Amino acid sequence: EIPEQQWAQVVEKKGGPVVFKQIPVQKPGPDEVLINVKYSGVCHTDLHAMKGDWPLATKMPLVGGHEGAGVVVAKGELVTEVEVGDHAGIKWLNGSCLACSFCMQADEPLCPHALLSGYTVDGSFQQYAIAKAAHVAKIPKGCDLETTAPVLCAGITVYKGLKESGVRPGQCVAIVGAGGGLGSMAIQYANAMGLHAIAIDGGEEKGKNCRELGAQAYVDFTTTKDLVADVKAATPDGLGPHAVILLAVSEKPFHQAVDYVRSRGTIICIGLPAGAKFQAPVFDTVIRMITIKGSYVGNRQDTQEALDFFARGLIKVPIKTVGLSKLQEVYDLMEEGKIVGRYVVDTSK
Ligand code: 8ID
Ligand code: ZN
Repeated sequence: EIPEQQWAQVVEKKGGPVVFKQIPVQKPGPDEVLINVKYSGVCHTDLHAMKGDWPLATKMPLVGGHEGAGVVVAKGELVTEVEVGDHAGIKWLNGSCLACSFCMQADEPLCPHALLSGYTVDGSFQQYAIAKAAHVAKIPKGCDLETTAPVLCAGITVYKGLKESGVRPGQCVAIVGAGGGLGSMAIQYANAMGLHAIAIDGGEEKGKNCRELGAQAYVDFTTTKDLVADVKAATPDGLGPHAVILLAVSEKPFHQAVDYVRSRGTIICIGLPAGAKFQAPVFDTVIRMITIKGSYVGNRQDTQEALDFFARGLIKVPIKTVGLSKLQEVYDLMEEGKIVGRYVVDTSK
C-alpha cells in the first residue's frame, strides 16, 4: 500500500519559496529504509538551506526537513537493524561512510562523505523519506511521534552541546536564543541535567515561555541596559555562567558571550548566522582561560540518549502543529523572529 506519488514541499530555486506538490515515492536502496513521515519539526537550518545562507551547496530541487518522525514501511535487503513497522526518525545525519577515522570514533557528523537530510539528500518535508538504516533514530514505541519530532535535531543538538560544554550538575549555563526551537529544548535538557539555566532572548512572550520551561532567569536582549551585567547578576555568585550555549541566528551575541562567561568557562557555538565571524579579545581569552568550541548535531549514541531523556518524560516542550501545506507560512514567521518554541508539520494535511 505504498503509493507511487506523495505530497512534498519542494524548493525549486535558491531563496524559495517552497512549492507544495506531488512527487514520486522513492524506493530504498539495499542499506536504506523508507519511512512514512508522520510529523516533521521545522528547524531554522531548513530556512538557511532554502536561502542558500551557508558556504555549502544544497541539492536542487530540494525537499528540506530533518526532524521527521514516522514509521518504517520498507527496507533494503541488507537492513537488519530496523524492521518494517518500527517507529524511526530522520535526522540531519542521513548517512555516513562508517569507515573513515571520524566514523570509527563515533564522530560521524564530521565524516567527509556524510549525507545530510534536507540538504544534500531529500529530507522529511514529504510523506515518504529515505535514510540509511544505520543512522535512523530508533524511536521507542511509547513516544508520541508529534512531540518527538523536534527532539530529532533540536533535542539532540542542544543535549550534545551541553555535554560538550563540560558543565556539571549544580553549575550554571546561559542559553542564548532560548525562546526559539533549540533554545526551548536547551532549557529543558539543562534542567534535566541538574543545571541552572539563564535564558537570553527578546520580548515578553519568549520570556514567559522560557520561565514556564524552567529557566531560573530571563534576560531580554531588546530591553536590557547592560546585558553583560544582567547575565552575571543572574548567576548565584555573580561570577558568570560556567557555559554559554549560543543558538541565536545573529552575530552580535557571539561577541558578547566572552564578556559574561565565567573565567575558565566554555562557550559553545551552535547557531549558524549567515556570514558571521566569531570575535574574541585574545587578552581576556588567555588570562581568563576561556574555551570556545563549535558543536555540531550529535552522533548515534547522543541521539538515543536524547530520545531516552524524552521517553522518560523529562523533556516537555510545547509545539505548534500545522499542515505540511503551510510550511512557507512557518518560514515567514521564522524569518521575522516571531516563533516561540518549535513548529511541527503534519504530513497528512
Ligand atoms: O548542529 C548544529 N550546530 C545546529 C543544529 C541545528 C540548528 C545548528 N542549528 C542552528 C540553526 O541553523 C540556526 O542558525 O541553530 C540556530 C538556531 O536554530 P533554531 O532554534 O531552529 O532557530 P529559531 O527557532 O529561529 O531560534 C533562534 C532564536 O535566536 C533569538 C531569536 O529571537 C530566536 O528566538 N535571537 C536572535 I535572531 N538574536 C538574539 C540575540 N542577540 C537572539 N537571542 C538572544 N540574543
Ligand atoms: Zn536542525
